[in-house]
Amino acid sequence: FRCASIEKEQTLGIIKPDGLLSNYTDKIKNVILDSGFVIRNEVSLQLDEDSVRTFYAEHSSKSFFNSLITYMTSGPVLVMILEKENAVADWRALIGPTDARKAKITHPHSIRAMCRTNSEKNCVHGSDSPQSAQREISFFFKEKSAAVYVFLVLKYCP
Ligand code: RTP
Ligand code: MG
Repeated sequence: FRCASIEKEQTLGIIKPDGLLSNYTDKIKNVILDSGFVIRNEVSLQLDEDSVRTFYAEHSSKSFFNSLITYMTSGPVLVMILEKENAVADWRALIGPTDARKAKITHPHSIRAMCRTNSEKNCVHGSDSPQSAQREISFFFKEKSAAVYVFLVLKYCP
């Protein structure tokens, strides 16, 4: 008998305003649950300009930044803590490439392909690394939330 441990990871997922407006929420949530994620916490809110500026600060010098702010403040979003083993990479794989038009061709089963809009309006967000996940989770949720933690599975322990 050896003690087995399962490493659970958390990532941040957001259904963006176009996703909520087009009523993709249930479809996206079904994909999330069917793919083995637990939705650990969720909150629906209307982002203001300052929040988007801070959240997407890494893009502040990009040509699309103002447009991204307009897009992300155009309606409510649904912010979720998603949890499973390898959550960060698995959620990024599930959402597909940034440009939803390309996603339709190269990743036809991805969430962004399902929403089929354009390079900006792509339905969902996903943290791009465990470090980003930790920062983004604490941006939206006050609870102490480690991005990675380990469960000991007691039934396998001697
Ligand atoms: P996200 O952060 O939202 O999960 O998206 P991502 O990693 O796939 O792409 P990123 O480069 O981080 O870009 C953030 C969001 O900005 C919008 N965008 N518009 N018009 C454009 O060329 C353009 N490029 C990016 C998208 O909404 C993208 O998801
Ligand atoms: Mg990104």
